[in-house]
Amino acid sequence: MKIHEELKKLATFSASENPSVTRILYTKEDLAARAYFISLCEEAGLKVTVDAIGNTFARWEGTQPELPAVATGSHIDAIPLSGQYDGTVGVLGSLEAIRYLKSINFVPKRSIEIILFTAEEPTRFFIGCLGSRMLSGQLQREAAEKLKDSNGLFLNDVRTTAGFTGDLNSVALSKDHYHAFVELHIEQGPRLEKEKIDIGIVTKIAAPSSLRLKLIGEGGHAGAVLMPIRKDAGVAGAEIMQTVERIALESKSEDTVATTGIFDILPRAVNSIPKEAYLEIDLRDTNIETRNKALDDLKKEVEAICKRRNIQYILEMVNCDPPAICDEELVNTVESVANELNYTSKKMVSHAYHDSLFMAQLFPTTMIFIPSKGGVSHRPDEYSSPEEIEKGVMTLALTLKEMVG
Ligand code: HGY
Ligand code: MN
Ligand code: MN
Repeated sequence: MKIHEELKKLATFSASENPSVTRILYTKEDLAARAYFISLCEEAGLKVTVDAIGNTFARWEGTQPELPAVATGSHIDAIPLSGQYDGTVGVLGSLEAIRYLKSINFVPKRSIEIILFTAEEPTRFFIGCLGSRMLSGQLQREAAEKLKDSNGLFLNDVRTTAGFTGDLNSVALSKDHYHAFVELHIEQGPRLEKEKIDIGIVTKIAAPSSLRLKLIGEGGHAGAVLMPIRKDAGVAGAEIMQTVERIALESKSEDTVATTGIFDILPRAVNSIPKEAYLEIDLRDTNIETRNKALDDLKKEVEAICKRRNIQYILEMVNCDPPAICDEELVNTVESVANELNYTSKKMVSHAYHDSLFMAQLFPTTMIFIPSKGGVSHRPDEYSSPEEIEKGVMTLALTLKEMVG
């Protein structure tokens, strides 16, 4: 299979040194990687189209093109200093699956469409699944046009400069646009490797949420301002960061996870009391009730900590999404395909979110997982072996074959 070389080549389109990958939305590395993928699709005889936000569609026309197609795919954007397999296995794996089906002279009735989703990662505009949110209609044009990056650039300016024009209202799909959606992805967790299982079949995708918190104190001279009168935004942020961890640990659900992934203080001088702090918090759970309870507890604690420390704060809820329940019939199809191929498989929950989270709001959806070495992901040492990748591709190929008749 050519996928192994193609994954390596794709990893070279990065703003950081190999083996790490950094590929942020609409940067030159992102655009070069997109162009590379499109060239591979055109080489394979697929028809490529791109929408106003940059979602890219590569279509293998079936004998009954009027029928809703079956879609597959994933993302190629990568958070800073991450790995070579998150998302890319699903994008290049979809292409490999189609090449395999063509090689056995299979002719699909329904068309098959690979989707390269724009910006599954939240890095550029602070919100994950930007492309699939818009495809599902969960994010409308008005809200999308308000998105700004950390340099204060608006989404519209950045996307049009990158060559993605057109009206954002044209992105949303109707419920009958696709017959179904299946995404191949690395597990990004330890379970498949630990239990020596080849294929994970996703039955549910956890409910993600993220918040941005700005803390405003008074700052001042590190020597001259005595402790009792300080309004130190940095220490308030540190207390909140610990509270984030405690709330997740104390939750009744073992699937409640919470992370303060960004914590900046200003003015960043050793002899200056932090005047401002800026936190980005990621809080998820497979169970929406315990996720929402954790969010409520966090909001109350932020209020109490800031009151006690005389700190002003601005709390912004960036996203607060429901979990996705995958389609049972599709899950069973993947399971029977894995059995046919003599692969071991297990039904499981995805703790990471994916574009499937939003595709499931419109279409019957499931995901095919392959093992992650050491359960590691979002790190340069993220790894899945060629054998594991090929089992994922074969499972996807025969699942697609089953679905498009
Ligand atoms: O954060 C996630 O779950 C995904 O990898 N963006
Ligand atoms: Mn990721
Ligand atoms: Mn991913």
